[in-house]
Amino acid sequence: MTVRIGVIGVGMIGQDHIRRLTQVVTGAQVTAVADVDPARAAEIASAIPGCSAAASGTELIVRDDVDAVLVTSWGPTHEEFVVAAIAAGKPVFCEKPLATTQEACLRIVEAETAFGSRLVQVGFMRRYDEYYRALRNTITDGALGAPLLMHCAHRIGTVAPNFSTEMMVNDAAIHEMDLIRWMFDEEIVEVTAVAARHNPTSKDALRDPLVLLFTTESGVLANVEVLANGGFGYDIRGEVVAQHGVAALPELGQVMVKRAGQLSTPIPGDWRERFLRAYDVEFQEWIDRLTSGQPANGPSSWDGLAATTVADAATESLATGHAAAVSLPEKPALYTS
Ligand code: NAD
Ligand code: ISE
Repeated sequence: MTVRIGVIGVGMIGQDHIRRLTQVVTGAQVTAVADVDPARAAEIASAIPGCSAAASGTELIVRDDVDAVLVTSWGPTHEEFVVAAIAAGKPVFCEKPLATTQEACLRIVEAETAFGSRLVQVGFMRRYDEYYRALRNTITDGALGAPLLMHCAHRIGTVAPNFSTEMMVNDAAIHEMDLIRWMFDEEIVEVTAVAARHNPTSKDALRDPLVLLFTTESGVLANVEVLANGGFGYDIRGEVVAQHGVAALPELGQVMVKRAGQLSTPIPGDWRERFLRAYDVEFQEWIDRLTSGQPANGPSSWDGLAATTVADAATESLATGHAAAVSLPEKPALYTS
C-alpha cells in the first residue's frame, strides 16, 4: 500500500520532507501541496509526478487523494490544520512545535481524545537520532545508576531576521524540552530562564544567548544553552551525569584532518545535515505504521502539549526573572500506554 500525503507549507523543511517522502522512504507518495504563497505551491507541485496544488491547507485536508497530512507551515498555524485533519479522521504528522501555546495544544489533545485513537505525530526527530537513542539506552539500562544532571547546548550558526526571543524558546529549545522528558521518562516541573550578556552579532531585540534550567519530577537538573547566532556551524550537545559515571553524545563521525599544525573536522551547517538520518528514520517508521494500518506511535499530542507547556513557563520565567512552575492537565488514558 502507498500512503498518499498532502503537505501544508512548502518552505524549507516542507521541501526537505517532500524530497525525503519522494526519494528516500518507501511507501509514500506526495499527491497535494498547499502554501499561503500559491506560486510557491504551484512550482513545487509541478516538479512532483501526480501532485497538484490545493488552494488552502483546509481544502487539501479533505481531498479524496490525500490519505494523510504533513503540516510544515509556521508554528502558529499548526493548530488549525491539525484539528481539521482530526475532524477528517486522517493521520497527521505535524512539525514541532505542535502549537505555540498550551491552550492551542490542549484543543488538539481534546479533539484527538474525542476521536478516540491516535492520529497525530509531532516532529521531535531527535528521538530517532542514533546518538540520542544510544545515550538514552545507556541511561535506561541502569549501569550508570541514577541520572542526576544533564547539560545540553543548542547552538545555531545563524538565524533569520524574524527569529524572536520567543522562538529561542518555543522553536529551538522545544527540542530539548521534549528530549529531556523522553531521556528520563518523566515530566519537567519547573523552569528558570535567563539571558546572558547580549551577543553583538544578534539584533538588539533578540535575547541571545539564553540559559534554561529545568527540574524534573524526580529532581534531575538539566540545563540548556541556546545560542542563535553562533556563527561557526550547528552544534548540538548533550551530556548526562549519573551516579556512577557520565554519558555524552559523541562528536560526529567525520574525518579528522591534520594539516599545517592544526587538527580539524567538519561541523554540520544546520539541522538538515546534523539530523539527516534521524528525519529519514522518523518518516519511514511513520509511513510503515500507516501502511500496516496501525496508528502512529511516535511523539504524541501529549508530548507536544507537555513541551509547549514547558516553553510557556520558560517564556514566563524570562519575563519575571523567577522560576516558573510547569502545570500540566491530567494525562488522558489515550497517551498512557
Ligand atoms: P519556512 O518559513 O521556510 O516555511 C514555512 C512555509 O509555510 C512557507 O512556505 C509559508 O509560506 C508556509 N505557510 C505559512 N503559513 C501557512 C498557512 N497558513 N497555510 C499554508 N502555508 C503556510 O519555515 P520552516 O523552517 O520550513 O519551518 C516550518 C515548521 O517546521 C516550523 O514549525 C518549524 O519549527 C519546523 N521545523 C522543524 C525542524 C526540525 O528540526 N524538526 C527544522 C526546521 C523547521
Ligand atoms: C528549527 O526550527 C529546528 O527545529 C531545528 O531543529 C532547530 O535546531 C532550530 O533551532 C529551529 O529553529
